[in-house]
Parts: sequence; C-alpha cells; structure tokens
Amino acid sequence: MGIIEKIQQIQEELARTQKNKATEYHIGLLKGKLARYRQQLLEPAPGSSSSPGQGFEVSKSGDARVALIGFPSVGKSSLLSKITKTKSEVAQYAFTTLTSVPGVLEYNGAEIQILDLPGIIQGASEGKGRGRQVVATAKTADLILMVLDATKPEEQRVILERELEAVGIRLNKERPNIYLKIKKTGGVKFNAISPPKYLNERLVSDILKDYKVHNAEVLIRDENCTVEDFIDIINSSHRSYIPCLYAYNKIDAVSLEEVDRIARQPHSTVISVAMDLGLDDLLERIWADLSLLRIYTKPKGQAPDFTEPMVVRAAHNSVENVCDSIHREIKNKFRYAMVWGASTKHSPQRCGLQHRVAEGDVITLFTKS
Ligand SMILES: Nc1nc2c(ncn2[C@@H]2O[C@H](COP(=O)(O)OP(=O)(O)OP(=O)(O)O)[C@@H](O)[C@H]2O)c(=O)[nH]1
Ligand SMILES: [Mg+2]
Repeated sequence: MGIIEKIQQIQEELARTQKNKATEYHIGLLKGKLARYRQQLLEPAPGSSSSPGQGFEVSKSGDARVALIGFPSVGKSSLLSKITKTKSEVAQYAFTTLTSVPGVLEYNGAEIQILDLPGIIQGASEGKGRGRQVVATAKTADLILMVLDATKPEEQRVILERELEAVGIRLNKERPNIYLKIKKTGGVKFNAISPPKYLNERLVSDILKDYKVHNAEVLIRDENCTVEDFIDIINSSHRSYIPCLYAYNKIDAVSLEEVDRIARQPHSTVISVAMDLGLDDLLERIWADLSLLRIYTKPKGQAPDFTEPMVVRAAHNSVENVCDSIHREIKNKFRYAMVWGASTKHSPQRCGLQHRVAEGDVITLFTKS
C-alpha cells in the first residue's frame, strides 16, 4: 500500500470514529500516524535531488517577505501591480501566473518583498498544479497574505487553510508550550505543570512509540495543549508558525452588509484592488502583522537621520541584533551604546549588547577603534 492510500485509510477511519472519551486515545494515535505519513509524502523521494521548491524559489531581499496565497483569479497579481512597481500579468482566466513574481513594497522606510504566486486549489499540498512549490514558498514567508474572493469568502479560506496546514504551516498560532527532549535511555518521563485536559502519559508514550521514540522527557506546560499540539512538537523541525492576514478582494461585487460582516472576522481586512478601496488600511495591517521596528542611528556629534530607519524584527530587537544588521564584525569591537527613546528609563541611557530597543529608538554605537 502506498503512502497516499495509507493516508486515505486513516482519514476514513477518523471520519467514521465517533468522538468521545472512549475513542479519544485511539483518535490521538491515528492523528499521530497521519502526521507521520503526511511528512513522508512531503519529503523528496530518496534518490531524487529536487526539493519541492526547486526552480521556483526567489532569493529573499529587503526587510521582510510577504507571500500572496489564494485561489486563481482572486486578484493576487492585480494587488502586486498596485502596491509595488512590479507588473505581474493580470487576466480573467485562472492560472495566469505560473511562477513566483517578486515585487518591493516601500513602506515606513522599509523594503518589504511581496511575492506574487500562482493560484492554488484543493489538493495543492499533494501536488496538484504548482501547489507543492507554492506552499513550500509560503513556508519561507514572514507573513502570509491570503487573498480571498469576497463573493465566496468562507469556502476558499477553509480549503486554503487546510492545504497550508497539511504542509506544516500553522497560521496565527504560537508554538505549543510543550517541552520535549529525546533521550538515549530512561523511558518516557511525563510531567505537566497542571493536569492536561487532552493529553495523558499513555497517549503521549504511544504516539512517541509510533515515531520510534522510546526515551524522552515530556513537560506539558499548558493544560490546554491538544494531541495535535503534541504531534506538532514531535515534528517541530517541519512546522512553521506564520502570521496570516486575510484580504478579501472584490468587495465592489458584494453588498455593504456582507462587507461589514467579513471585515469583523479576526485577522481580516476588506479591499477592492479594481476600485482602490481599503488599500491604505491593508498596508497598515501588513506592517503591524510583520512586527517590524524602526531604529534610527545617530553618528557621534550629529543629528540622527530620521529619513532612513534601520528595520529590525520585534522578536530580534537586542542591541546585538542592531549591530549585526549593520555589519557582521561590529559587535566584536562593541564598547557600549547610547540609546534615546521608549526602551530606556532616561534618555540617553548607556546600554550593553543585551538591551532591547523599541520602535522609534535612536542609537549611537561606541566601538573600540
Ligand atoms: N470586480 C473586481 N475584479 C477584480 C478586482 N481585482 C482584480 N479583479 C479582476 O480579477 C481577475 C483576475 O485577476 P488576477 O490579478 O490576474 O488574479 P490572480 O489571483 O493573480 O490569478 P492567477 O494568477 O490565475 O492565480 C482580473 O480580470 C482582474 O481584473 C477587484 O477588486 N474587483
Ligand atoms: Mg496572478
């Protein structure tokens, strides 16, 4: 039996099995197996040198990358052509775009790479169309901008979410708070900070066994962690936690009430590329979801240049990160930094490499000559 048949078999069994306390354990094991086969499916066949993204990957540039993911003809290329200087072919028929087309969005002094991609459909993650390459590229993005047709909003969103999930992308979700360390001996040691609602020692050990892990330390730090969360932790090298913004395009084609309803959904924004509606708001939302900070460097004895910010990620905002984004060698010569702004108690404040900067801070680096 091939992997696809095995996957189908498990999916059928999951569909037939009623969810209740008695079947919880069995369902958990099935889910673990399913994730393992899905992973095998995504790995290139032994002997073939091609990775799923090959011949497709555009090199990363700028301060961040946003991938446009959506069904054919929802207006991805129209959007790229509108918000960047790049022109990507637009047409009425499906599958107009056949490869990835990068453009640059200049915003708040940052350069944000926007990747227009071919449309994807149900089955993309299993290799339909250029789906495999598209979802593999999506995995490299700092933000997924899911472009949806406002005339069929839910149906497209649910299918695309499922396709991205299938390749290990987790949208708008934090990495589950579970500690797992695989060991050489000692069996499975199971601990939890408070009694987990959906996990127990037997289930966790048996899922691990299916992955041929017999010795490990497991600590469930959050009682709400699910079986899916635990499976994600086992497969953590194949999981990407990426923020996602849903952009509903073509609102010129639906009623005001419908626009209002869609706009209230979480992580959602409504636009009409054709009618130029909602685009400023969209850019603001992209910026916010990327969590970028603007830092201004001030040469000693001169005024800072507020026209040219340095852009750093909110998650990597130490003075050391600032040094690294200027030059690889700088931190070796680092003595201290003077920082003005929201991150300091008084301005200026003398700071070390570990200090974390905030949006709008001004910084001067003092180095050994
Ligand atoms: N009514 C309406 N039509 C739009 C809007 N934006 C784009 N379109 C039309 O939708 C069609 C498809 O646009 P594209 O930008 O090529 O769509 P795509 O998502 O890039 O499609 P693929 O490359 O095939 O995946 C074109 O005829 C556009 O003119 C909009 O806001 N409103
Ligand atoms: Mg296109």
